[in-house]
Amino acid sequence: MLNLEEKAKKQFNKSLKDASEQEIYKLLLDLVEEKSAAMPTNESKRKMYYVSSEFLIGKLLSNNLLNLGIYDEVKEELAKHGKSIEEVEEAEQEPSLGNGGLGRLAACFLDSTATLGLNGDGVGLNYHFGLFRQVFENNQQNYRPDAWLAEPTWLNKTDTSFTVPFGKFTLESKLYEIEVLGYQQKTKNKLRLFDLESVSGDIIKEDSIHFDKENIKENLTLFLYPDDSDRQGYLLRIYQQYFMVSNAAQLAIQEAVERGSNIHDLAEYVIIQINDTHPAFIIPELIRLLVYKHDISFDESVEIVKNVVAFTNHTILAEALEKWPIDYIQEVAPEIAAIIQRLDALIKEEYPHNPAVHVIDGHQTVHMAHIAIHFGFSVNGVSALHTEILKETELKNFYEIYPNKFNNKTNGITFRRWLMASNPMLTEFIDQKIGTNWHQDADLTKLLDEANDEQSIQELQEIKQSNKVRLANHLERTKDVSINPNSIIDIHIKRIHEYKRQQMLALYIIYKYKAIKDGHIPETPITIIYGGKAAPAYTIAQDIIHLILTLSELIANDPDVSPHLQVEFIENYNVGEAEYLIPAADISEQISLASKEASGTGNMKFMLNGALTVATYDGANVEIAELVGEENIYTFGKSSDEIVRLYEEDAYDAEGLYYNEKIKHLVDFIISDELKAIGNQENLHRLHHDIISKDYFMALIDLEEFINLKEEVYEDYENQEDWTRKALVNIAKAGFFSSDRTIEQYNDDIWKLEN
Ligand code: 26V
Repeated sequence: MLNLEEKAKKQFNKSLKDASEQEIYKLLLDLVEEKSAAMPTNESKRKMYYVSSEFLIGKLLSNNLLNLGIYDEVKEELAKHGKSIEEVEEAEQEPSLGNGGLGRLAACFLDSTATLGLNGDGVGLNYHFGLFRQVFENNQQNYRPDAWLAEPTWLNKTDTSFTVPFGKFTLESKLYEIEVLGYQQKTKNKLRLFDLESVSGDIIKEDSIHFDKENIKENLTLFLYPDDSDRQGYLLRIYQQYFMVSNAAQLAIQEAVERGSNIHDLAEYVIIQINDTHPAFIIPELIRLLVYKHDISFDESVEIVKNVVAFTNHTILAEALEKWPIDYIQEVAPEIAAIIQRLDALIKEEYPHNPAVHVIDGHQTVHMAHIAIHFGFSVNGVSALHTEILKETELKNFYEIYPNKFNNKTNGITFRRWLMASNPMLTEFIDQKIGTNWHQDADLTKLLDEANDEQSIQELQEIKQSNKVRLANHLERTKDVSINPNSIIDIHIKRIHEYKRQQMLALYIIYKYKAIKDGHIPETPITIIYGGKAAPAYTIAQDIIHLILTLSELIANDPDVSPHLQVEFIENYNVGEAEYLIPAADISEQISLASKEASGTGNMKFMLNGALTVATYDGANVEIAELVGEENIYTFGKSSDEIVRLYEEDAYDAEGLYYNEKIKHLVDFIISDELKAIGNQENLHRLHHDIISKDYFMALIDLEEFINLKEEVYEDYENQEDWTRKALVNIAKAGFFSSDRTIEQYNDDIWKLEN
């Protein structure tokens, strides 16, 4: 008994049934604190620091209750008093401290690290505002500040503070912490978020995401990734990055000394995994601290740091590979700029005729990835294909120098959040069929025994149906959106980017709209759901959102089409929405241009929840296809090799493809009178022009194949027994994508922590 009724009486002087959702949330937060107080921590000599500018942790209440093993008990006690845990969950504000996959991966990794009992913390920044809150107005994306730091909070203030020396001033940091509770109370780790007391939301201009970018003391940790489309924005990002890593480095050194390090042996005590290049300044910062604070020679410091830092690459997109002009770094942190110049000199001396691997190029620009590769001991990609591309193409020059540094760690997802917490019905089904061992050791292959059991297939179908109803209710309640729970639910959720090809699916929607207008009525109605934010400065991504919203309106207002096809774009897609959407999906859209999606992790979540994937041979889709077999996935499109070759030879011809008679009328529909009557001419014309003249991410190259495949998929859906059998195989084979497996591999190959 948790005595929630008694606790409510004591704290609020009222009965549970009369307490508000917000009050119950507070009560449960205290309960988690009380229950987790006695959890052990791992005190091993060696400790891992996962330094990341993003941690997309999502809501914490249900996850913490689940990991403490009291979720069901709480749910039942609340129900006895007429309260629903799902409604209490809605009282929690979601911290949006990440953009997408990279930040969510960091959150899954924290869960797995604690669950495996490893000594490892996350380190990042305590942004006061997460990524903007997306609102749609006139079929356009708009921006509202996304405050999340409301009481009650999971965040605990500590007394820890460090001095960070910038060029023009020094700042004192303040450390906040969120506890990370391993499953079944294995160990308790921490997410450590640094902040500045002087930061103030007062400098935000009205209800917007604009603020005074020059006022560093007040804005440093105000926003995640402030817009970097101008010089001030660039500088602010460098300020943020340096602030983050200086604190992380000082923290790691301080704790190593407390555990007995004499600094010369730092690598025995500390391993720092950097999540993409955003924390790469930690390399010169560690060197600075060893040289100036610990009197170690520059050369020895470099050697020490080389054994401490490991780097994960998450993208090959040129625009995301960070490069900063050296004079910007000089302005923000001159000592760091000087160390980077010395590191560059070492590399130039060793590889004078290999400018591709220099740290500072001929334009005086610092390549962050190059610092991380030369002066870290491990470089990993995040799926088998991605790592191959790094070795063979993008980082070939480095692979030739350091073949042994390169390794692959295919991404994973935590099954605690993405199955147990978000899909309780499927969890119970699996528990009944194969027991509960998989909660710790994610092997679901025994489920394959159910493939020929009609009863099991029937049950699985009913679970999917119930999850569709649950989604429909949730959307009705929270977003005022109605969807048909008896339709095929087909979902494309992720950041909006041309390479992810939301626009290719939009062209399919146009195809389907026209087909229905011509009398080709689908047997089962179809609901296509999008979700995702576009970066504020990314014009074509805004245009893609606009096209989809305009199409959605056109279809909804057309009585010939709307009973058979619905298109919804979920506003402000985030982790909480994903937890409702993914369990309800029949179809998972993973249609990026081959070679461009480093891994994807949404693809794994859908598979685990029994959706069938429409996939290009990209990222971890390749590994999903290998595991489930071609008969249980719908693959299409040009191979990664072909796409890489097209880019190398500059041989892609968008215009040529556009003049294909099957394609032209679909693309031209973007600027049709029907759409222009609803949408904005400028957005529609710009997107149309971009697709026919440039189409840099090749939406047209796979379009015909995609359309044919989509038709086949919807047809296959009509045979529910076969369909559900395929879904079962997907669930059964998803074990490989548990982040526990990923973290075990990081630990075996890179971190080498004792548990
Ligand atoms: C770069 C930039 C540069 C401009 C400012 C905003 C910004 C934000 C993030 C990034 C890095 C993007 C890298 C990234 O998110 N990669 C994703 O990582 C996932 C986890 O490994 C992976 O599943 C996705 O395929 C990959 O796109």
